[in-house]
Amino acid sequence: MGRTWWIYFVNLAQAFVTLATNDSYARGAMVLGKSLRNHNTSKKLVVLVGPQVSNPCQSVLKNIFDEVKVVDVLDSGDAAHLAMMKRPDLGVTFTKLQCWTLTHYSKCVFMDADTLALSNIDELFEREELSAAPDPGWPDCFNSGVFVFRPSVETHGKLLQYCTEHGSFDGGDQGVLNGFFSDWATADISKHLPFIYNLSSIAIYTYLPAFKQYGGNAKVLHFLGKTKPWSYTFDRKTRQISGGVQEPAMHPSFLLNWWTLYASTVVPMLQEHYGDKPFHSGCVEGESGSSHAQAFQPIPTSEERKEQWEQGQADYMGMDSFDNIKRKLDTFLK
Ligand SMILES: *[C@@H]1O[C@H](CO)[C@@H](O)[C@H](O)[C@H]1NC(C)=O
Ligand SMILES: *[C@@H]1O[C@H](CO)[C@@H](O)[C@H](O)[C@H]1NC(C)=O
Ligand SMILES: *[C@@H]1O[C@H](CO)[C@@H](O)[C@H](O)[C@H]1NC(C)=O
Ligand SMILES: [Mn+2]
Repeated sequence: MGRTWWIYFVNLAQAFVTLATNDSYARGAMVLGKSLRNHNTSKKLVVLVGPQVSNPCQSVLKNIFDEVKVVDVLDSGDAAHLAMMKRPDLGVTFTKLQCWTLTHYSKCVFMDADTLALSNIDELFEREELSAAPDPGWPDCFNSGVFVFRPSVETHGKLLQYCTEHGSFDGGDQGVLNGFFSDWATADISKHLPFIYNLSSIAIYTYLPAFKQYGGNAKVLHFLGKTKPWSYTFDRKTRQISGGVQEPAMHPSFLLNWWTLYASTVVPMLQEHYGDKPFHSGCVEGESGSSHAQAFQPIPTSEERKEQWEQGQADYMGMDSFDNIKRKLDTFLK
């Protein structure tokens, strides 16, 4: 008699996950993936791509990411498709929610394609679902540009159900996720990424003017706002960035960080995969000469960044946002 019990410890991997719905956002995903690799992440890198992403862009993504998963919610014929039929307005949101179906990973950190890692941020995996940083404009809500989650078919189903029943108060994924994880603001403070308790661990760049003393330690940049880094033109020779709409919230030095990485590592890969076919790299060689061009300096070290922030005077976000954040901080620090 006697029985042998075998216990298998399945040690599932952990992954950073991003989303590219089209070739523009794919460029953002490429730079984000490169920034995570450059800081020697020990985690897997996964990108969900919409069916509109072209083959050359998918090939470049395959060079950078461990897994490129094409997600076509319209084509899935499952619960996500049904949800989409009921709420076509939430198309991109349903695509983003597909990240919960990556159940071959035990835990993931989602990062928008318009974010950039400035250092190794693997420590985010020590946190639990759903951890996120407060939104700069409305700190009772979290910003859905960076969040920690646990893939689960069950949670995915509940999220779809929530979407179809309640919609989204802001028309996008941030509204859905804040509605679904509605106890985030009050239930478990360890799920508030260090913006409030340890401001050095993650800071989204538009917060920084309000927190000059911590901004130099930013670990993640989030290019909030309508104009994304890839909407500009970059002159490789003069290192000038032009075009786009110079939004007041766009911090030029961080923009140059993005472009430096993109031009040096991503553009050569795009060139290789497009071959003879023309493509829009956004880079020019000393021919822009535009009067709108601005010369920016990169930010080489954390110390120098810190110094710049400490000297900065601009109130990029306006006092309303700052007041919101300050009020929130006061209640926590009391
Ligand atoms: C790419 O997708 C994003 C969001 O997923 C959208 O806001 C943007 O307009 C799209 N860009 C193009 C050129 O289709
Ligand atoms: C990443 O690892 C390489 C090789 O081990 C090392 O040379 C490099 O300095 C590391 N980079 C960072 C940012 O730690
Ligand atoms: C934040 O964390 C860093 C280490 O990551 C530590 O040196 C620093 O003292 C912490 N700051 C606060 C305010 O807790
Ligand atoms: Mn974003």
